Parts: sequence; C-alpha cells; structure tokens
Amino acid sequence: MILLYFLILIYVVIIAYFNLKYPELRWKWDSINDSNLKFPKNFFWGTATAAHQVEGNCENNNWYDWENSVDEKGLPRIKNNQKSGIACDHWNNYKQDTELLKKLGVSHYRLSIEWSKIEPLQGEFDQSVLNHYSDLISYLIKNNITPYITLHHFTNPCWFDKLGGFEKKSNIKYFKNFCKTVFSIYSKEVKNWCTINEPEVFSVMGYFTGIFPPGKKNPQLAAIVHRNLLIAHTEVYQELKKMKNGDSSSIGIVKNVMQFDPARRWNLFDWIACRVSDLVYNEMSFSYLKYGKIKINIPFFIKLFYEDKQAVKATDFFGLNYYSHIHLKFKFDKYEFFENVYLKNDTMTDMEYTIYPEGLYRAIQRVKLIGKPIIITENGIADKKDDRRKLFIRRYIYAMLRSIKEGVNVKGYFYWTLMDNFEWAEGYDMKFGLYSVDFENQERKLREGSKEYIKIINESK
Ligand code: GCO
Repeated sequence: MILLYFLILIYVVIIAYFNLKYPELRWKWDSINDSNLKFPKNFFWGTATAAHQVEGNCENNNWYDWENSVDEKGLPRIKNNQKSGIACDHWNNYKQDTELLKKLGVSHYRLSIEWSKIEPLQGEFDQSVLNHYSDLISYLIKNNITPYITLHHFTNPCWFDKLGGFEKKSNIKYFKNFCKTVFSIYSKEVKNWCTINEPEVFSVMGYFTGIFPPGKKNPQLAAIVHRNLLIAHTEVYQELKKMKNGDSSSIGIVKNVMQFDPARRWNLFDWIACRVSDLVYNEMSFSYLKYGKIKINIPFFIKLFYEDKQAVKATDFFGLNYYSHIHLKFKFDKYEFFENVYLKNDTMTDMEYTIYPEGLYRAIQRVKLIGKPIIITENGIADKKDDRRKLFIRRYIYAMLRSIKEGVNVKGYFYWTLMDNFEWAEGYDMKFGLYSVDFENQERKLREGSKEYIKIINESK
C-alpha cells in the first residue's frame, strides 16, 4: 500500500513539474486591446514566397519527380493529383507581382532562388537563369523593395538527390559551391540571406512521415539529415562571410517552431510524446545554435551526438517561421505512438492546425534565448473562405508586438504569403495568399481579410 502511495506521489510530482515548466499560455482576448499597434521606427514589413511554389516550370528538382510519381499503393503523392506546373508564373509575372507588394505597403520581400534551375547539371550554371534573377533583384531594389534571399527552400536538384542529397555530410560541398557562386554574383545588391529553410520540416516530412520527397520513414536518417542541414548552414555562413561583401551581409537560418502541448495535461504518456517530439523538432536546432551541440538518445529510435563550438557564432539572425501548436495524445500503436487532437473551443485554419497567437509569443520567448536578432520569416493562415484571416493577422501581430514591448529584438515580419501558391503535398487547395490567384488566367485579387495587414502597416508608422 505504501509503495502505491509513493508511486502516486511520484507521478503527481512529475506531472506538476511538467505543468509548471511548460504551461500552455492562453490570453483572455476579450480584455485585450489589440487596436492601434505601434511599432519601433525601423521595424520592417514584408511577405514571403518560395521558388517552387510560385515560379512555375521547376522541372529539374526532387519535387517535380515527386509530383509525377505514385506511392506504394499507386496513389498520387499530392492531394487531388495536382502538380506545381506553371504555378503563379511568377517567373514571367514578377514585375506585376512587385506592384502587388507595393500596394500592400511592404518594404521587404523574402523569396528563394531555385538551385535546380541555376545549376541544372552538376557544375553547369545556366547563365540565362542567373540573368533572370539579376533582373528580378534589380527590379525589386529599383522599386524600393529589399530582397531577402533563401538559398534552400525544400527543393534539391535531381543530380544532387541522386548523389544522396543531404543524407550524406560529404555532399554539403555541392550546396556550398552553389551558394558561393550566387553570392559572388548577387551580394553587391542583396544584403540579406537565409541559408536553409526549416531543416526540421525538410527532414521530418521527407524522412520520418514520408509525406515529402524522398518519402522515407526512418527516424535515425531523419535526424542525420536534420543535422547535416544545420552543418550546411554553418559552413555556408562561414564561407560567405569570408567572401567579398560577406562582412556587410546579414546571413541567417530559418526555422519553424511549433509547440507540442499534451492533449491531457495529467497524462504522463502525452507529456513524454510531447517532450520527445520537441527534442527532435525544436530543441535539436536550438541546442546546436546556442551551444554548438546535438545530443539525442531515444532508445531504439535515434542516437545522435555532434559538437561544433563554431556553430554558436554562425548566424547573424534567427528567422522564425511560426504557424501554430499541436496537441498530442498518446496511443498504444506499434507504429504511431500519438495522434493530434483538436480542442473544442479552438478555431481551425484550413490546414490541420488552429489559430493560436499566444504560440508566436511563446516561440519568440524561446528563440530569444539564442541571443540573436529575430526576424519573423513566415507567419500566415490558409483560409479559403477568408473569414478568419483578419482576426489571425491582427492577433498574431499583436502577440509579436507584445514581445517587442517586453524588450525582445524582433526586427521585421514577413507574412506568408504574397499570393496563393503550390502548398507542397497539399497542392493548390490551401489558400495562404494575401492575394487570391485564379490559376486559369493568373489574375490576382486582394482578399478582404488581407486589408487588415495593410491597415496594420499603416497604423504602425
Ligand atoms: C514552410 C514553407 C512554406 C509553406 C508554409 C505554409 O516553410 O513550411 O516555408 O513553403 O508553404 O509554411 O505551410
């Protein structure tokens, strides 16, 4: 009997510890005044896109192959068998799209350049593609839009994938070579660079859930790819800094942060699922960037140790992509240990997550511990009906401002995304755009809800 009481006591203490250490922040929105959001003078506003999602005709990369393949059951990889195709034809429409940026009143644009177009074959750089990006960059600058360029946003050239992609640490040199080449061409005009977009999403989706290419389901390999992407970031940073214009450039990494909250705050298994997920998804990058260390030991799943003290210095800013949190519920299943559940009172977005502005505040609180300036490199909502966008925009931006008022150095905000585009495995059904796109005729239209963003930009001045 005493033993039983003792075990219960231990259980209660552990649960209390988790509850206190990882509270799920909830604000009383009724009593919050989120009108009139004033920002520091030099705070900047922007929107973001990625090449494969908007440009069109990306036919030399892993996603093109993926979109044109089927899974083990013969089913298409992308919802409704959609393909990125010509997407928003941003390649040809970039001048018109620059006008869209100007109408919003943003001063910054985060875009990626497509490695597979620039270097379609190993070591062969396509001059006409390089010229295209030169024109695009100059055009943005001429129109007073500051570009932030992402060097890797989910897509690999096919030749690089055939060599094993980021599964092999020894392949990082190919990516470095590409980065150095483009940096030597554009760094006179482009001062802001994002190395890798979301290493955790790339590795988890591509190597753990298998929803992204190459569709593998191997936790250890996922962790290795994640590590290699972090190393690639550090090495690219170090190389570019040594180059001409390196000193005057701001180079950072972009990471998605998501909180894992337990579906049942009294359930130890839910807590374990959350802490393990957080370790692999978030803490791995945080510990690498803050201490230069990776230490993961999850028996039977992942064992990974790595140390490089230089990594601590190798980023000028932290690019934070934030969308939402998820609630995990443990289940006894040999293959899937937990499931996502949604709380009754939460408002869903069209993606499988809820509106949770407090989470952006929480993410910023955590990222600030790395000690680098923060830029919100992505934040947005998929909302086809456009009936939640307005609320989403104001509340998330309020949450960001609250952190700034408390002294956190958040320098700018990029809304995801400028216009509807190819949402990876979700295809074209997810409408994240401030502008809707009619994919029949490429017509763009500002959504009603997006006017809230324009309003905030104006009121912030
Ligand atoms: C992401 C990607 C974007 C997505 C966006 C919406 O960083 O996951 O950067 O490409 O489209 O996050 O899901």
